[in-house]
Amino acid sequence: MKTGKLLIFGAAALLTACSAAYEGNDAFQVTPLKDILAPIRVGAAIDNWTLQNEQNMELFSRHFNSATCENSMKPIETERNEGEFTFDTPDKVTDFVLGNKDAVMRGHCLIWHSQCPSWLTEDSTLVFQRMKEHIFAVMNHYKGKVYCWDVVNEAIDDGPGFLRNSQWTRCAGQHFIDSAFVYAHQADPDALLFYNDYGLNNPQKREKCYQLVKGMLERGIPVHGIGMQGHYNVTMDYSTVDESLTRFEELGVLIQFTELDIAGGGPDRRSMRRQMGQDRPNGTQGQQQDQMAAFGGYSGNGGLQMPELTDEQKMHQDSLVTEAYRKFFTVVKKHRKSIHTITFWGLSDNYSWLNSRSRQNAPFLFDGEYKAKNAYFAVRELWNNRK
Ligand code: 9MR
Repeated sequence: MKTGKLLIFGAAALLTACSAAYEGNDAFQVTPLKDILAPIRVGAAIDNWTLQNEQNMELFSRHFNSATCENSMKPIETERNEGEFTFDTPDKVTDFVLGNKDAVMRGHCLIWHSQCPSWLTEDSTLVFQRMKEHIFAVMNHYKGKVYCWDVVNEAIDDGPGFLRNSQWTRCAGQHFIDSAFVYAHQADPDALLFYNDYGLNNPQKREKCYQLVKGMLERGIPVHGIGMQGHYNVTMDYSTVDESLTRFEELGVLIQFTELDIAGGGPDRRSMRRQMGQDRPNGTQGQQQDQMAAFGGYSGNGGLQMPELTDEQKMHQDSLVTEAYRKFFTVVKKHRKSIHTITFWGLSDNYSWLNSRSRQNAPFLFDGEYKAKNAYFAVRELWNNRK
């Protein structure tokens, strides 16, 4: 009996020692990201594509404890035609996520100029009623399951204006944001309500977001958090993220990174185009897209097919992405007390909106073969040494 117990104890101790000593990079064996970064929650954008692949589901369950539907909760998906609702995919995703005992679900998004059905904003006498009915229907459907919502997405202007000139401002006026938050709070008083945008590290956009949320708070509008999307890249200056966090902390609202990925590090797109003899003159759409990429809003290369990266190019990209993650998480570490959740806009490099036949990024901590990348180990090391 005594020997038996000893043996069991010995085996358990050996197992613990083995798991602690795991030195490989198998994503299914390395320390879960959510354990490393706790109490910050770690999220991922997932969707139907995730549920079609066991490894994706396993990767999610091991490393993440928050999820966002990448597309299927957006208005064009849930209510393409007025009054006709489709919740099949987001219901499946939500069931899967909540089947993980420690995971929560974010809602994305209720009001946005993109992926927005035209009926919502075609009549200025009906726009507020329609907005309200859409918000009520979607939030009621997910009440008790989705704990927070990106109520308004990307409403701030990238240029000199305050709000983006969109179908929402044109049809409903400047106050559509306040109304959306008021309706959302009426629909589900327990839900946490976020304003979500990209490029909030940009000083001008940061200040507009600060003023927007400050004004809402002063007017008693129920806004509880700022979502910094975090579509970053390898060349940007991460001290701008630090400065935005410091500024937003003054507001006392929750702060989440809602769509983190780090683009770039591959061959330069302009020189690539030149090499391929397909450059476009200044002032065309290409230049606009390059400007948007600087904001982190767009990383395409205009649809040109790029050749497969060489091993050397991949290693170069990997080292730049690792370094960028190190810089980003150094900032996160400094502000860790005020960061609620960090959601990656995908799970692993085998699927990202940044990747297609014409653009090759490696934006995450796990690669396409479910291996933890150097960036994962850089974050882990940084976090283990945080004291
Ligand atoms: O990742 C999403 C991609 O699959 C869609 O085609 C695209 C449509 O606009 O939206 C992407 O997600 C966006 C998110 O909803 C809001 N912020 C920017 C994200 C990347 O474009």
